[in-house]
Amino acid sequence: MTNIISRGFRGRRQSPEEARRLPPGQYLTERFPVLSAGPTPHTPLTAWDFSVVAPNGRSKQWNWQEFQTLPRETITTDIHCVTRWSKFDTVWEGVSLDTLLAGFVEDGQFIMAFCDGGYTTNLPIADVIGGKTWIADTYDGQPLEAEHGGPARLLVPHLYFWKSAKWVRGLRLLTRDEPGFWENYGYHMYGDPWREQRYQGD
Ligand SMILES: Nc1nc2c(c(=O)[nH]1)N[C@H]1C(S)=C(S)[C@@H](COP(=O)(O)O)O[C@H]1N2
Ligand SMILES: [Mo]
Repeated sequence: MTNIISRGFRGRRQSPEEARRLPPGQYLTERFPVLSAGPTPHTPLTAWDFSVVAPNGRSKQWNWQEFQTLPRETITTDIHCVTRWSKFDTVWEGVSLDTLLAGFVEDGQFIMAFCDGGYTTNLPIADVIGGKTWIADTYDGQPLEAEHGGPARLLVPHLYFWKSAKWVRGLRLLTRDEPGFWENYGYHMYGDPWREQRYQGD
């Protein structure tokens, strides 16, 4: 069934390479769909900052200028949306969460990303450190467009893309896991595309 659907979308047979890189139940798209639960915020860079907040209230903050001086990485990665589209070889630039969470990793087991507009999403700390996740502020060599989360978004390519919070403004460390926005509406707490963890109970 899945195969017939994805062949319909692409109009050709899946290559072995594609079959290897495409998680179960996903189809490949060249487009970059926009999925937002509400209106696109437009926070000016002069009003933007990024915070890391420990459970005891200790915090660290960078304004846009300070954020731009942090070590940057270029990331080329596949992304997978729970609505079943996947996109290969997307190119981003951003700051590793290892850099942003330095000195805070021992303060919790989970994080809640928070955003302009009120969106939140939860992640285990173990998943966001170790060179796997970034706060990205460019896409395809250009400043990240507002509809895709600019000025900056979380990039968590190894989990479904709802974990990649757009318009992110900070990370709150948690001692216990708590559901974020979509997780409250029944999406999976973890969201591994390779195990098809779309909804609670998957
Ligand atoms: N702040 C915020 N971040 C968000 C969302 C949202 O509604 N608000 N949607 C999520 C979902 S469900 C997906 S699939 C991706 C979509 O990112 P895109 O619009 O750049 O494709 O953003 C995620 N991050
Ligand atoms: Mo999504």
